[in-house]
Amino acid sequence: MFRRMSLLAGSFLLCACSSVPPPEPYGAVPSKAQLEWQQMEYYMFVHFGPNTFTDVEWGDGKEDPRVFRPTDLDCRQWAETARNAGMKGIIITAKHHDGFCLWPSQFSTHTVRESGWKEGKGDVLKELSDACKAYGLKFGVYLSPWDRNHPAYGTPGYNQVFAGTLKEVYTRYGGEGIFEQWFDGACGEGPNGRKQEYDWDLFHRTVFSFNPDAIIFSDIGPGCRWMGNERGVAGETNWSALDTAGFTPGLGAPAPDVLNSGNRGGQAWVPAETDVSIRPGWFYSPATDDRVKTLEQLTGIYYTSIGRNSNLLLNVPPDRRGRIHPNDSARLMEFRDHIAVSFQTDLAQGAEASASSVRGGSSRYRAGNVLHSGYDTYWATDDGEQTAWIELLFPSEQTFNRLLLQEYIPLGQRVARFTVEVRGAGENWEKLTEATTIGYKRILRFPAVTASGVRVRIEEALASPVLNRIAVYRAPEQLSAPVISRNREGTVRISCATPDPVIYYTLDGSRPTSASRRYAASFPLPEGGKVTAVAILSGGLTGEPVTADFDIAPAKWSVPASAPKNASLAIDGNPSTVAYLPAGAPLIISLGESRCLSGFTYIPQMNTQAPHVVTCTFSVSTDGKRWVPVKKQIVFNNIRNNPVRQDVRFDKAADASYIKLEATETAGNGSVYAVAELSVITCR
Ligand code: FUL
Repeated sequence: MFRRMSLLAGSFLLCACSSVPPPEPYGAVPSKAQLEWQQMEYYMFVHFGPNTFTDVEWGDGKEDPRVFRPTDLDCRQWAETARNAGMKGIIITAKHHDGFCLWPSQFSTHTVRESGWKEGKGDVLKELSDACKAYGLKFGVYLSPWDRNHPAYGTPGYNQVFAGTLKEVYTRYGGEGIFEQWFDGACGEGPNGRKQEYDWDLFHRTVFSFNPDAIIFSDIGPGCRWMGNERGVAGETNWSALDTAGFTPGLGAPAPDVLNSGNRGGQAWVPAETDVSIRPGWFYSPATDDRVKTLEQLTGIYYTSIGRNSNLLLNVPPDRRGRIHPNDSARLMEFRDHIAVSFQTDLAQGAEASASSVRGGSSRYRAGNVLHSGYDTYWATDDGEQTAWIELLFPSEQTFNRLLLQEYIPLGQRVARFTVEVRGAGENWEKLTEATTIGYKRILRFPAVTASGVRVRIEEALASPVLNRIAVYRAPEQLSAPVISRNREGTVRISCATPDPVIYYTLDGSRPTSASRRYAASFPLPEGGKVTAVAILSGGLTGEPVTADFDIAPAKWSVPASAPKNASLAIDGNPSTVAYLPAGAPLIISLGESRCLSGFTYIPQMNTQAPHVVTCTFSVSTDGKRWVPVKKQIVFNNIRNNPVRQDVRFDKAADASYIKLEATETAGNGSVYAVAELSVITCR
């Protein structure tokens, strides 16, 4: 009976009554430009500048401009890579916090002109904007208002300088076509030690005077918003609406967890953009050539960004030649192939669609509209019907592990919560999963299920639901990359989340094959070395290799008896256990022997809001009494937003039996600082 009625509601009684008006938009809605932007889904971020050559994340503006010296710059190679990767545009750091301009700006003396590169005649913005045109990509610019070089920074006059800089970029590089303006909210000190009061209205007016459709990114938009972390993980609940009144970008922004999920019923349409780097840092460093994100990590990011109602801005930093490194481009192509295969065949095609009700009984809003890819046709219910269901009965059983849903966002984001059911043997419906919010696109992942139908039950909505797409896919199962860990004693273990693969590994940096050593049991590596491992399934399916580069193990290390209770967690070889130390108390470690050191590594707690060490001094001692500071005023730039491993090299190697880390500035309230792991880099 139930089934018959649904068919009646879904298809039998529909009329061609074109007079049934569409639902009224609900709450905040996207502008036409925001809708087009959302449909881009995936585009490239490019961090390039002096930091590429100096191995720092934030240049201080005092760097010699001549450090910027790409040997073989080729923006067409960037554009070709982006296009081949399936990306729709490129946003470049035209000016990062160091103030260095990648074009010969008349507003600065810290530019490509002063670098001497191409005899001072080079212009990266010109080359890239031309390359984007040639490859059919949109072009966008990151311009940091924070300028650690400009002498006017920190004075009211600087706002005019920055507006002039924007004007110059928009005039010279095709302003009306610049699709996104990326404003970093960071507001630190300038060369004169002062901070700037930004005139955001002026900056926005300037951009809009050239391109009224530009999408302005900041913590609070107005075009799109930061989604609260640099790990690539948008909220499982992700509203495109945000309450922005009373907030400013930067320190005055809503808390990161609010940015992560938006505001239900928020006043303004400010959709999330997920910015994340393919490497641990935003700028290229030769030290991260082996640490390009794995296919598994990138795929995970795809589902936690695009699959959660967010665009994905993936940073691919060009190397010192001025080209995208082969490790990055190879990974991008694997990623593109994996996504293309995953979403190649919509297994719901040919299904019979029906719903709890159809708006006005009109075929214009029929359930079957969700099966078609035309963006402007959708299934809708009558106003006031805020709980509803829609089901697809497949012509034959299908096996799938992905469900893709789209709301027709020109009418607002409406669905707050839904469950998914599948029709199994005996035509019984069983609950498969549940989730919150859909938005422009939502993709759910679950273990493969075989079913003859799928039903989406909207359990809660802010207004009658309007869906324009439901599709199911079978993405290839991924063989997880091995996880390589080493304990305090120096014993290496390799595991794999996928059951039963055989793991092979090498210790010389080469790519393992089935002819390499087979991992059978943990093995000792107390003196360190490079472990590269790969998982291979019995059918021959080979996963991607991963590398872990270890220095000496902390087996002989100890903290003084007087040290705070959990201090030893900083040297237990396990980055998931964290030592919280009182501010003002240094972390002193006895190495138990004398070692020649060339640097150290600080692993912070992997959480944006944790009390990270921001600045510190590192000292060594041969007797634990007389200390020599080997590196002072060490700054872990951007650690608050991007808490990843920090490697610090000394200017000169030093012999040490004891090491000491003194945190001089910490994130958080300043009462404690967190150390997940402290290790040394020995002279090799
Ligand atoms: C952050 C900056 O401070 C980083 O250096 C990077 O540019 C990132 C995209 O935004 O806020």
